[in-house]
Amino acid sequence: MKITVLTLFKEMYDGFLNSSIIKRIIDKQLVEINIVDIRDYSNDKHRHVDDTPYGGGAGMLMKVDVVHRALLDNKSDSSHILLTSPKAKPLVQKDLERLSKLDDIVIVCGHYEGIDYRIEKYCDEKVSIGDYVLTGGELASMVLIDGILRLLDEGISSASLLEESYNNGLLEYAQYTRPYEYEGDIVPEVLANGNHKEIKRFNLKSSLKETLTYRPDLLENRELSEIEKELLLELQKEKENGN
Ligand code: 6GU
Repeated sequence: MKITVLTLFKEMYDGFLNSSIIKRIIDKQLVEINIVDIRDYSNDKHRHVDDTPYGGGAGMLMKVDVVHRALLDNKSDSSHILLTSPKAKPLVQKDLERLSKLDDIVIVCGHYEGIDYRIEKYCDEKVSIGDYVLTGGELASMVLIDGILRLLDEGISSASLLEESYNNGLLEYAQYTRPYEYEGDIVPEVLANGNHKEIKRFNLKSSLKETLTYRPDLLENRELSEIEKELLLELQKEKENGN
């Protein structure tokens, strides 16, 4: 896979691309990452990349001609072009799974108050990473790259298990490691001594409990299996009994 990022802030990627896990994936040659400075495509001597908006309004906009030149010089016919923008459907794990199967991705990082609207027609998809506003698309592009690279790293063999990596639409269960006791808090008995089947049931119940607490909306949009219904009833009873 090849990922090209068009940005005005190349230096923001230094630490990210040289961090241990990301660096290891790049070193394994599972991906080639190119960071391109949009400013190199400015055509005036002051290297301007932005201008004031027509019709007035606050701030500056990135110029469509500069960004388009950068895009044309760095994309191929098979590139899937992403535009970072808070004005898009927020990214979910399924999007990362889909994007991780592509060969060539170009990410255009928006900045300042935005980009001239006309750039959208040269892009295939807009991505937001959540319902809040950042100063630019760089962090969003790193979120995308991080989420995609860890899927490549897990390998194709586990691709079919990808749905499980978000635990079947549930939040991950509570996990423990040594010490067995910490400040009076002990690891649940079943995890220390239980059999495989009991542990599986216990972990599923823990997943359901976490989801019910932090993301009940995930349960509303999901079919429940018989065992899950049974465990949810148990959780409900435990709640009524105050534990
Ligand atoms: Cl992709 N860009 C900006 N500027 N803000 C965001 C975002 C992207 N996603 C969420 N907020």
